[in-house]
Parts: sequence; structure tokens; C-alpha cells
Amino acid sequence: MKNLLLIILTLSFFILSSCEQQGKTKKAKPKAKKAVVVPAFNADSAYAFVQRQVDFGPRVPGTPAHQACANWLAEKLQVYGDTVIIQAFRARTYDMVARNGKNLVASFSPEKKKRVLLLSHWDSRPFADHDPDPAKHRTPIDAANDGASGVGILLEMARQFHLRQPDVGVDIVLFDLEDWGPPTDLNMYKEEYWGLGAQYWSKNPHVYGYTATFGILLDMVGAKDAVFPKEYYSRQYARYVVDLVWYTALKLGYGSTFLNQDGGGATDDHVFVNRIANIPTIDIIHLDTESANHSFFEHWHTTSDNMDQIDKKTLGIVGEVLMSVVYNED
Ligand code: AHN
Ligand code: ZN
Repeated sequence: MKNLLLIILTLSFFILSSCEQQGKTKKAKPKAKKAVVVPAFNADSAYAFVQRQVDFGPRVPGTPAHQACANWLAEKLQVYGDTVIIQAFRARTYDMVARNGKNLVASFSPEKKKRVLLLSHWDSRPFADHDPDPAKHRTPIDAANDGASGVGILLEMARQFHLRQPDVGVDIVLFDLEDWGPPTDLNMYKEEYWGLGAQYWSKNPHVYGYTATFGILLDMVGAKDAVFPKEYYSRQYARYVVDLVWYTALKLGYGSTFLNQDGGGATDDHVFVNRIANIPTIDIIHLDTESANHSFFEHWHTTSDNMDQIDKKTLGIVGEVLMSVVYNED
């Protein structure tokens, strides 16, 4: 009897101590950095996606070109994405007119809990209010860079996600009605007149209770020799995302495009995503202090924002950096 008790005690000691050992080794094991193969971003494909949008003509909400482009974008997203949601909404512009917009949402691995949000706007500004020719200040723009460039990059990324899913879940949201802010000459600037699609989505995300680990907005990411200083609101709201993206670019050899330099603020879609949806979101935006009257890319809100400004090399740099960021998440 005494012997049996001794055996039981000895056995349970070893069982317990081996359990503890297992637990210890598990805990002590450092989290190994995963070996990642990042698929190659195809800049020719991204360029073709930009061209295709511009070919519709200015995608101004309420026009046939806008409607036709929405159909084409939805079609592409349905091919590449696991789920697609078309979020139709109405929003009032500065002139008190209620307008119809459509945010387009494509989700990849929608079942995954950890998610990255990729953003751009697909509408075209109805007014070339910064054109050197005042006669053109109410002319709609091609918006090759201010709109189509970011969408082109995201469509190419969607194509890549479809070929090989990243470890993290991804949502691509193409916002509408970003660029219907009041023409400068009316002198009625207000933050809330911009980013109407982003404001709507941030208040009514495509999935109830939706959130993401972080978000990245692309705006004017296709011009020749584009530079991206660290935009002000991105630094305020999502410093670690700025650091992650700019460090990734530096490692890939793109430190002369993603400048290690603080930039001014842009009243862009990411401001609303940060404030209303509470998702830390940065804006990769072409800021240029040399531009006349504004601090954006040279041909911002002019009739020259057309295909002549689009450079495959810039699309390729931004695409490669973003692919690296997304495929390195787990
Ligand atoms: C302003 O800061 C007024 N506009 C930046 C947002 C924007 C317009 N991006 C492209 N077009
Ligand atoms: Zn614009």
C-alpha cells in the first residue's frame, strides 16, 4: 500500500514536471520571422488598369462615364475578390445637391480576423479649378493621377491576391465622391465637403462592426518622379504604419521616392477613416512644395492630369512596396 502510494506520487511528479517543461519551452521559443515570398507586382498590368479607367472619360458622379466605370470596376473586383459589396449612398455636396455615389468593396479571405485595409478614390473631380487657363476652371478632369493611379495599383494587387492569397485578410475599398469639394475661387473650403464616400463608409462600414489592423490610402501615386513625404495626418493618427511602410520602401531601395521627410496635411479620405472608423490609416500622397498655389503634384486639379503624367516606374515602386507590406503581415 505504501509502495503504491509512492509509485503514484513519483509518476505524477514526472507527468507534472514534463507538462511544465513543455509549457516553458513553448513560451521561451522566440517568434520566428516567417520566410516570405512576395509575388512580383506587374506595373504594365497596373498601367493598363489606369488607362482603362481614363478611357471612360472623366468619371464624374452622375455621368454615363461614371456609371460605366463602376460596372467595369465591379466586374474586375468580382473576378479577383472573394466577396464584393457595392455600397450605394447619397451625399450632399457643398452646393446642397444630393448626389448618388458608390463605394466598391472587395474582400479577400473574409473569414480571417486580422485584416489590412487598402484604399483609393475612383471618382474624377468635376472642376479643373487649378488649371492655368481660367476658362477651364469648371471643366472635369481625366484624373489619371488623382484617382485612377491608386485604383490601378489596387486592381493589380487584387489580381495578385487572387493568384496567391496573403496570410492576412485584405479589404480593398474604392471610395466615390472624394473630389467634389468646392472650387477654390468660391472660397468656401470646409473639411467635410471632401471625402464624402469615405465619410459614408466610415459611418456605415460594409460589414457591421468592421475593423482592420491598419489602413493605407493611395492618392496621386502614378506621376513621373513622384515623391511621398510623410503626410501630416498620417503621422498624427498612424505613426507606426508610416514607419512600417517607409522602412519597407527604404529596404527595397526606394528611399528617394518615399522621402524621410515630414509633409503637410491633406484633407483626404484617410482623415475620416481615422476619426470616424477609428482605423489607423495613412495616406501615400504626392506632395510637392514647389507647386504653384498648392502643395500637391504639379498637375493637381488641372486638365493636364491625364495619361501623359503616368509613369509605369512609379506605379511599380508603390506596388512593390505595398505587396511587401501586405505579404509580410501574418
Ligand atoms: C485638400 O486637401 C483640399 N485636398 C486633398 C484631397 C484630395 C483632393 N486628394 C485628391 N484630390
Ligand atoms: Zn483631387
